Parts: sequence; structure tokens; C-alpha cells
Amino acid sequence: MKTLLLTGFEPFLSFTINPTMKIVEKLDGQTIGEYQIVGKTMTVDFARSGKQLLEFIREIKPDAVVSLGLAGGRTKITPERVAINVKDGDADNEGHKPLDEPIQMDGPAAYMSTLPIREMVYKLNESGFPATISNTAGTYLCNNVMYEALHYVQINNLSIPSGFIHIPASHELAIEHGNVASWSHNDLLESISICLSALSK
Ligand code: PCA
Repeated sequence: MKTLLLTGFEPFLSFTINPTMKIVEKLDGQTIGEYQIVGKTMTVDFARSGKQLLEFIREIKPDAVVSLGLAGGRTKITPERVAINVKDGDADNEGHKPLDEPIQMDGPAAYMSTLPIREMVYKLNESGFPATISNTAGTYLCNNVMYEALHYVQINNLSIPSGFIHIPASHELAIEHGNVASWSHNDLLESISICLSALSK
């Protein structure tokens, strides 16, 4: 049995709940296709989150890495195509607010996801879930951890698929937050399970 590291994030900015946290807690220990899932939650902290993810990778030695993040306002499940070497944007949970900084000083401008993102979108659509490939993961923590994982895999010559999926808000967030598109937790959970099933033959 292969191992898949599935990460989510703690709440951040004005979002008091992060549905990705609930998904990784729910899927932790479950088997989807060829993979047994290890679910972990990360902080929203420019100084720590990347390091945390690399520590999980070194400790768990997964055969695949899928990270999840909340994209409040998006309407669909969006596997990300690319991570860019930029840190910029809103303050993280520690109050750090980087401006136009590189993630890795000598790293390449970008890394492409090595997850089967097109298959994920096809499978989701076939199952009745709205999904599309996203061409930007932003410059906040989600882009940051996607870049760090792909960089680590590259410099260590590992051949493990790695990438990131953004999800819309959940209904409980929409109730609290007001004007934001939302999905039920069950649909979010099922959609991510479908994405993960695309990693197996
Ligand atoms: N979403 C943020 C960071 C944490 C999360 O769940 C992002 O899109 O960068």
C-alpha cells in the first residue's frame, strides 16, 4: 500500500473555520485507490508552513503529496496548475506580510503541478461536481507550500506526484461570512476523495 500525505490549513484572515482541516481529519487513515491517507493540518505562517510540510514529507516519506487550501469566493474545485516563486499579500496568522519576496532565493520562477489535474477535473465533472484547473494559486500560503513541496521533490530527485487543490467555502462559512459561494461539507469531502482516486490506475 502506498502512502499519500494530505494536508489542510488552520483558519486564517476573516475565515473562522477552514474546511480543509475537517477534510484532512476525516480522510486521515482512510484508503483511496492504491493509497493510504495521512492527514495533517498546517499553520498559516510564512516562516513556518513550508518547513512544516517538508518535515511531514521527511517523516512520513509519502508516495504522493496533495495539499488543500480554502479559496473563499471560488465557486468550483480547482486543482492548481502552477506555483510561482513569490511571497506577497495579506498578513499571515503571525502578522507577517511579505512584499514581492522570493520563496527560494535561487529557485526557478515556477513549478508545474505533477498531480493528474486534468483527470481530476474530468472525474469531478463526470460525478456532477463543478471543477476547473486554476492557473494561479495566488501568492499567499497555498502557493507557498505548493512551491516548497515541488522544490523539495525536484532538488531531492524524488519521483512523487505533488500539488495543490483549492476548494470553495463551506456552508457554515457562508452563513458567517455573508457574500461567498459555498458547498456542503459532504460535497467537498466527496470531491476531494474523487480527486485523490485519480492518482490510482
Ligand atoms: N487558503 C489560503 C491559505 C490557507 C488556506 O486554506 C491560500 O489560498 O493561500
